[in-house]
Amino acid sequence: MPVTLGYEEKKYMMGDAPDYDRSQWLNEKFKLGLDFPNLPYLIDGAHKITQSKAIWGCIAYKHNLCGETEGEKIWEDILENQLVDNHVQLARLCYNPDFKKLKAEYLEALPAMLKLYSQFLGKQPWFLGDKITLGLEISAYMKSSCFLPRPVFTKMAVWGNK
Ligand SMILES: N[C@@H](CCC(=O)N[C@@H](CS)C(=O)NCC(=O)O)C(=O)O
Repeated sequence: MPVTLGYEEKKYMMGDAPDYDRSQWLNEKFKLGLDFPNLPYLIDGAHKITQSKAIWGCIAYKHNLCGETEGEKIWEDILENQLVDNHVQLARLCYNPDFKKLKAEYLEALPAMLKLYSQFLGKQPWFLGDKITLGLEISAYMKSSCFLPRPVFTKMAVWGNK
């Protein structure tokens, strides 16, 4: 399966505390021809895409990595939304000034949350059954020089800001 990572990455720098200046992005935000300007965005020829899930969907579609059967499409939908929920939970914790206090609670609940993914994967080799999906793209990205493991969040976060 051909997996290509040909893209140009555009990074916007945020200023330091206390102002967290976002002017680099804000100066361009409405000049890119995006219908719903936001970060991240992906411009792929005529397609100007925002919303992370739509971007994953576009990459998966282009590389023929989408769910095809009814069951695969349902799993794909559930998993995408589950991942977003879990990401939002982490972000809520990491941007919270009470991070230190809330961290213990989050860590306590984490194994049960991860167990659900583990149980799901225990039933089948890949998240969509026998079919490998976006994982291939992510794996290729992680092996490439473009891979940026940190920062996880912006400078405004208490954790994951570096
Ligand atoms: N639902 C959107 C959320 C996007 C979002 O909140 N982006 C933040 C960074 S994580 C941002 O700074 N957007 C730029 C803006 O609002 O101008 C997605 O999944 O892409």
